Amino acid sequence: MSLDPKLPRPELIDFHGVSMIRYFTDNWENVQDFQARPDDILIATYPKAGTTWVSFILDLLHFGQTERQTSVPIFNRVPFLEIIIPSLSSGKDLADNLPTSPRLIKTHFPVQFVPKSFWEQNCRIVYVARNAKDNMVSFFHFDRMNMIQPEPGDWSDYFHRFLDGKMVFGSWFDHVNGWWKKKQSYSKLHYMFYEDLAEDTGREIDKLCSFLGLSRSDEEKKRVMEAVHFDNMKKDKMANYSTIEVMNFKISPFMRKGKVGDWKNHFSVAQNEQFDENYKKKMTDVTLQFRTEI
Ligand code: PPS
Repeated sequence: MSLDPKLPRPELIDFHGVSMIRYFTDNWENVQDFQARPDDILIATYPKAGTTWVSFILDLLHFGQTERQTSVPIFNRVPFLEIIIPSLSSGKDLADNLPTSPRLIKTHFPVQFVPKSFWEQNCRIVYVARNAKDNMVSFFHFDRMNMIQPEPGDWSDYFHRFLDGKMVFGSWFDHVNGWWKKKQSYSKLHYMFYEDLAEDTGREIDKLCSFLGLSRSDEEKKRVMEAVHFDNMKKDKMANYSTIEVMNFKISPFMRKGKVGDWKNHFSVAQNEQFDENYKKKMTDVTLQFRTEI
């Protein structure tokens, strides 16, 4: 099965108060009825926060480097639960039919959209958050090259839309805060940061192992670190999304820069001031802190 590269760019819709596109809502009832198993692991993120990086880490920690990693693309090893695109298997069907145990499942849903069986089955959830400025820049370039995302417009338009939460999967602010609040009442949620992973991948892998109840040798962890290094993932056809026709890598590659602080190459001084002012008003929970440089 292959994707139709001529699919029209979708429009943003208001869906239960969150900006969405139909490719992530058309399968809503089936997705809400998803039957999670107690050992399923959900990887939840706002788009472009480091989903693929963490998915690959968990995949390797659980299953090691097998033939699966060299023959099955990451988006089939770790299905994107809510996606439904004409002529492709839905994320829900892929997740239902995953042969692995545990099953690793990706979602970009804000916390209130997560199917209830994940909570009922007390599944482990890894949430990855990335600072808003870099997240916005990464999302902008992704929307430029991905034909199943809405037209991004120019950078200045995009900047304002991001602040207004008019993005696919809604407001970054609501997303990171909603999941952060959930962590206070749901103990099987590991909330981690892209910047920490970039600063010390080994330390974050140790934290993940302890959360997942895995004991891995130093040698195994070293192999994981090597495989998930940005330069290696960028070259890895099974991890770099190069097999997806709707993404035009001539405009921008999926593995673009992989840096903390690239926002400095995009934000004007005035935009940065406006952003910081807006950020202070929205991020009132001081226990949730992001770093925009490391
Ligand atoms: S998606 O489409 O939401 O699943 O995208 P996601 O994987 O969350 O985010 C893509 C960004 O993560 C960067 N990335 C990495 N950075 C550092 N190291 C590794 N190994 C790595 N893998 C992916 C990727 O380059 C995108 O960020 P930008 O800033 O655009 O480069």
